[in-house]
Amino acid sequence: MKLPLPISVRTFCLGTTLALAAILAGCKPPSADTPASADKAGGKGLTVGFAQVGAESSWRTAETKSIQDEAEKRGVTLKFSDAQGKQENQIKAVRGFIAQGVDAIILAPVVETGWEPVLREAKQAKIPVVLVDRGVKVEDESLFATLIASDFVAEGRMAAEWLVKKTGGKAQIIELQGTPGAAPAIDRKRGFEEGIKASPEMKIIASQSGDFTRTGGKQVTEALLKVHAGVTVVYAHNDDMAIGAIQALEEAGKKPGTDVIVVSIDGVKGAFEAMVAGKLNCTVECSPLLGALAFDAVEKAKAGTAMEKKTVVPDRVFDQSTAAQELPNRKY
Ligand code: GZL
Repeated sequence: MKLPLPISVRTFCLGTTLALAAILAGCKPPSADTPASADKAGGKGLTVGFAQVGAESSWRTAETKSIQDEAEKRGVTLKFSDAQGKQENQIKAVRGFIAQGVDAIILAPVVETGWEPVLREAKQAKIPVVLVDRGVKVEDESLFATLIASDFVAEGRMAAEWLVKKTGGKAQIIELQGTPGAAPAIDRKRGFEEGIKASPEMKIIASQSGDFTRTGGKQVTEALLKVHAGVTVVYAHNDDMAIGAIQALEEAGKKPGTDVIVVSIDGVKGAFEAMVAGKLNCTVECSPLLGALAFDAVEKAKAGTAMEKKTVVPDRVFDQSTAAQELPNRKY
């Protein structure tokens, strides 16, 4: 007669069988401490899609490097897409990330509108979207986890306030706008206009888009100088367009920084070099070093931690009086 095995022996056999089955099935035994979720919480093991605008400016390439470096530091697998400045390419990239089942998406939206459909698809797929550097106009703000960006209206206002002081409130201004429909272009224009409103002799005599590029800034300035020879100020929505405008001013026989005051936004290294050379007068910083903040937000979104809808990155104003001492400190 077969005696029933004591409980302890049966339990031992069952446990061993389970462990053996698990190992044979190629996975760790259920009891093994697999900190996969702990790793993922620290970013390690995450796969994140990054839909970048393009490489239109040195600011943009600095932002890309910041996010790529931070992904590497945190052990995140980053899938990168450069949209060449086209929204349809960014939308396609986001759809591709959704199809690949990434853990999260980082998006720098080239323009403010047209994002609802694809953001709804990401939400349905339970993939959080973190916006960096530019915002979107959507009815339902649950379509993105958070936005990490500068306050572009404040940047435009700071540029204007510096200019009012520099010119005593009298200027004939050519404005080089950023990409049409982009949040920084819309808001830097608005902030600048607010900043000069109380100075009726500060006049914007021409305003045109140079698309945030050096070439665009140069070409638009060349064309406008032919019509507005009396220009006394160039206000550029970013440093790359300002540097292009400086080239155009010199080719037209003018002395940028002296005959024509040049003010811009971003605070890239090239702007500090131009200020040290006396050709640019002022730049308002707009940090592209958003990698750490972006991945902190990704990890919070994955952990379901509540977040502010917007994190404003602080900006400072620099001019020729501080450029030389600040240049060695510049990180982008
Ligand atoms: C600002 C960013 C702008 C920069 C430009 O957050 O979107 O785009 O000011 C860049 O240099 O092209």
